[in-house]
Amino acid sequence: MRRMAQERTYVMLKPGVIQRRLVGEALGRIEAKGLKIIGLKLMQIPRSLAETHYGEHQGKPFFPDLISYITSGPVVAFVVSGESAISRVRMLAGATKAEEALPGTIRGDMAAVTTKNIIHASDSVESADREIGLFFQDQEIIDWQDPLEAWTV
Ligand code: 3AN
Repeated sequence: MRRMAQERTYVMLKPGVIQRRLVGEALGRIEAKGLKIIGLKLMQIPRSLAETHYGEHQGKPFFPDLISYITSGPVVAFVVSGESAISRVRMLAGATKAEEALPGTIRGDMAAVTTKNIIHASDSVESADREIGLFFQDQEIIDWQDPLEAWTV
């Protein structure tokens, strides 16, 4: 059997998801796909960490709103692993712009405003490594033995 790339990705449900009681719905879609949660926590992000995480957007018009939103309440931060996990979670998340996110995707079904678009998911191996390192310590990640691997890999 050909094995494709096993990847880790950083995923974050933004504050509104908790307030709207949609954590289970969004997380459930990622689990249902067969991806494996290996890190998970509720976290109030300090402003400086938010600015580092979204550093590539510094100076853009939506940056202040993005930072104030992401620090307005706790987020659910998690690390997901699996085959092609980075692109698979991005596909489940849907397009960045609320008006372009297709029905059936997390954003398409649950986000009406782009700045408050529910979920963050790393977009490359490099950003996944960087973001996992920003939000998780090594001992917070548990790469458990998966008895269902035969069906998901
Ligand atoms: P993605 O989260 O899909 O990787 P990025 O990295 O381009 O997209 O944008 C990071 C976050 O910045 C988005 N999740 C969204 O909240 C916000 N954002 C991006 N582009 C815009 C925009 N044109 N208007 C408002 N907010 C935006």
